[in-house]
Amino acid sequence: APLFFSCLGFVLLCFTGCPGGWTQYGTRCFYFYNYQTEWVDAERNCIALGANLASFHSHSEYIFLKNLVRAARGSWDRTWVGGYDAVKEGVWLWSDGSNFNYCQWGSGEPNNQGGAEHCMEINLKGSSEYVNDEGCSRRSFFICAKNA
Ligand SMILES: [Ca+2]
Repeated sequence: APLFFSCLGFVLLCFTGCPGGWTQYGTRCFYFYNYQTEWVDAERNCIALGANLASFHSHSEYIFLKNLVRAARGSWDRTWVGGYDAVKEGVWLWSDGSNFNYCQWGSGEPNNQGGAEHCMEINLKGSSEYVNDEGCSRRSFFICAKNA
């Protein structure tokens, strides 16, 4: 809707809302990108939107991301988020530069299978809460995030 009409009802939305197609959660806007590509191209696609691959910092943010995939796809498809340990094995960073202060890995993860899993995905096991390190060249859906 035109900005003018959006503003009639709730002026604050003009200043704190997200772009069309993005969903606000907390202070950030999130976008499920309905396209499967490798992690680095996912990040580049997010950057082109003024965003980065999504980070999460609490269980509730993680569940929000899972629900965003479910809402868009009808299932919990495997999806890239912004965690990576490609610089140094076992040292995880978020591509948005935020503090890596929360992660609830799946049982036995991150296992760096084959010595070649340096990118973080969610939904390896569908609806189960299971965060996995995966080979970065896998083609998966992805979620972008930026500040509202
Ligand atoms: Ca793994």
